Amino acid sequence: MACPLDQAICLLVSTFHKYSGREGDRNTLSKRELKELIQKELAIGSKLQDAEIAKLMDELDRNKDQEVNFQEYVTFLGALAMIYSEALKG
Ligand SMILES: [Ca+2]
Ligand SMILES: [Ca+2]
Repeated sequence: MACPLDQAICLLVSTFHKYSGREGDRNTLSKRELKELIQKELAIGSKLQDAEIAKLMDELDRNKDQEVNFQEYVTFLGALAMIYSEALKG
């Protein structure tokens, strides 16, 4: 597979499922699953306090069902991509 963007997208999808299947609904991230994903898969994870992660979770959970579904996760990635893009502009 020599298509880097395809690979990146596959990674985004597989990372979601790697954590979403750990407890409760297999297709959504609980607060604990999201926290683990952020802490283990993102550079910012180690810098965020518990309260900040809780606040982020609250913002991501648009439909207020206490879980982050795939659509909400994609919104989160989109926001991260914007932050990275700003950083690259310098
Ligand atoms: Ca789950
Ligand atoms: Ca939700």
